[in-house]
Amino acid sequence: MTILGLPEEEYIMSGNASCPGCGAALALRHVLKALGKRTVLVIPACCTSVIQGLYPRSGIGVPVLNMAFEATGAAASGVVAALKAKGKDDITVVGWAGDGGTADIGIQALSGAAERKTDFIYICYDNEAYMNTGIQRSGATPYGALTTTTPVLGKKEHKKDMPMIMAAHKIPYVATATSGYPKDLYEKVKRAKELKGEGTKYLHILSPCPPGWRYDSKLTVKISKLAVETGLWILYEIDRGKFKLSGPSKRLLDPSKRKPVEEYLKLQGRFRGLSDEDIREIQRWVDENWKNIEKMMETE
Ligand SMILES: Cc1ncc(C[n+]2csc(CCOP(=O)(O)OP(=O)(O)O)c2C)c(N)n1
Ligand code: SF4
Ligand SMILES: [Mg+2]
Repeated sequence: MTILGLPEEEYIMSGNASCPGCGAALALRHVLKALGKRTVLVIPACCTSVIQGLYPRSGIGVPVLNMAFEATGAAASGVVAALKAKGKDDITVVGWAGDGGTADIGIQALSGAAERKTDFIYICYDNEAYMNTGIQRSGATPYGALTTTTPVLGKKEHKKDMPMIMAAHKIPYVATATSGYPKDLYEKVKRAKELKGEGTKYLHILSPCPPGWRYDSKLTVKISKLAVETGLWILYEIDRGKFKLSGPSKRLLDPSKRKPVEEYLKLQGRFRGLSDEDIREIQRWVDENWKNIEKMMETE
């Protein structure tokens, strides 16, 4: 399929309340194209509940259940059970939550839902901080990033590896994606939808955020692609236990094909305080992640 083959239906309405260049809104647009209209979204407190707009209007063209920050996995479990009780088996239930709502406060409800084999798709759109409340650090904020709670030196810990935490739940599908590769994202959502009946499917989408990452809004796709090209964000899927690197990341197993991390970092104001030593630490972390990927490929 080419990008021109994407469905023309739009479920993210024009005039929604996202910032210009919002990577999360861009990702949700393609996610909903893949899912179609027989979809129910469960959305906790996060930027998307703002993007959605104010009740009684909605900028999202499918039903949405707005939920408390920590409860996406639990609420989605309830929706799945209710639809089952009503004998409606053609509706896809999707939890759509931010990185704070996933890697931090919502991890317990998500883990419980996955352990119960709840038949839904959980998608974390990862803008790497609590953006809705003013750019506070989350467990998914990367090393060195300035946020309002890591204001001078930047965050001193690396990003939590949520996709691998979910893979450890032995669920049927785990995939990573990013807003700048819509075809890859679209195909992964389609695959997750196909696995209906098999339990919890998890997608993690790196979603650049112009105000939070401090860059010009026209650079969203470029930054999203640079995250992949530098090897900082690795695109893969684990489909029924089988690990597979995705197209744009495949050739990066060869370290010489990866761009230096500076190319990604230098475009973003949130990294302006980095020392040379910090940049070396980020490069070391990237190289170590790739060594782990190599090991996974060997044991396939
Ligand atoms: C229990 C609870 N604590 C704090 C909040 C305030 N709050 C609402 S949204 C949010 C941040 C959400 O961050 P994330 O999940 O990363 O989504 P983003 O805003 O970045 O899209 C916080 C702290 C809340 N609604 N409920
Ligand atoms: S703050 Fe970031 S994630 Fe939130 S709407 Fe704006 S661009 Fe999107
Ligand atoms: Mg966030």
